[in-house]
Amino acid sequence: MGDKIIERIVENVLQGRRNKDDEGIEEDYIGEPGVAELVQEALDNGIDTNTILLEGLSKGMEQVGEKYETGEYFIPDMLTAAEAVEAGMTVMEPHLASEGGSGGKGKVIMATVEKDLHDIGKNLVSIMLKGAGFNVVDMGIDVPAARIVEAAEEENADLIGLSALLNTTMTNMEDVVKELDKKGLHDKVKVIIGGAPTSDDFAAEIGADGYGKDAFAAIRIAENLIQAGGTK
Ligand code: B12
Repeated sequence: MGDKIIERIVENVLQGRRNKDDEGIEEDYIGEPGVAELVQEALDNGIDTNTILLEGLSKGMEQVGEKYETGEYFIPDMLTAAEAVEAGMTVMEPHLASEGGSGGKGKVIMATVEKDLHDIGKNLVSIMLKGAGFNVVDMGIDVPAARIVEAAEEENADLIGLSALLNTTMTNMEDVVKELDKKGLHDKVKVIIGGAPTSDDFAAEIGADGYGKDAFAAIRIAENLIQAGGTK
């Protein structure tokens, strides 16, 4: 039963269907539940939020990426799929936020770096961190390094989480680290990075404090870094 709902979430992400009123990319799905309704159905059936996020929404988006790479999907298809994932995440968010409690584990500033518009992975990491008990301030996409560091200072943040999906924008992550170093804040505010083109080696190269390959890794690294830093 559970597996079937998850499979249908993946299928409907691929079809770019937010809800029952949307047509699919391939055929006329009108009237069939879309991603929002299916995520609600999964929650009602007691399927855990991590499974819905990773096996459903995230996996669907990965398959969209593969189809784009093979030339089967084009940019508008990626966009409609992204909107369908977004619709699912909106249904998930209150459940995740309530699971983690007060946000007392620490404050995290999340942003997609300058000139990069990809936000699905960042949004996923943000809501998973919230669900795990962090207080997350999400600054959105295309955020310049100086603004990210300003926000970290103003919010008295423990961590900055940066996302980049393009080879051409991952280098903007280094500007954030440099800005923190320049302001003498790097001892207090640690930087974690993620997104497809990044890696452990890249994190080390730019002086970031951690790299996470997915949202679970993000939680683990955030917890470790905050523990290692002790209380402020
Ligand atoms: C959807 C998508 C888009 C959508 C984005 C919509 C949106 N709201 O995000 C749109 C259509 C706008 C888009 C545009 C473009 N895209 Co695009 N896009 C994708 C696609 C298909 C999926 C990305 C995605 O959402 N994945 C699903 C999420 C869940 O995964 P994720 O982002 O990797 O996040 C996970 C981890 O990386 C990690 N993570 C992410 N962030 C963080 C942060 C921290 C702190 C941590 C710890 C972990 C972490 O955890 C997440 C959850 O597990 C990828 C293909 C791919 N294989 O990635 C191409 C891809 C990234 N795009 C690509 C390109 C080239 C473009 C365009 C330049 C296309 C064009 N010619 O216009 C533009 C650039 C726009 C810009 N300036 O940013 C290339 C990038 C190549 C490269 N390496 O540079 C890719 C790889 C496709 C390809 N193979 O060619 N894109």
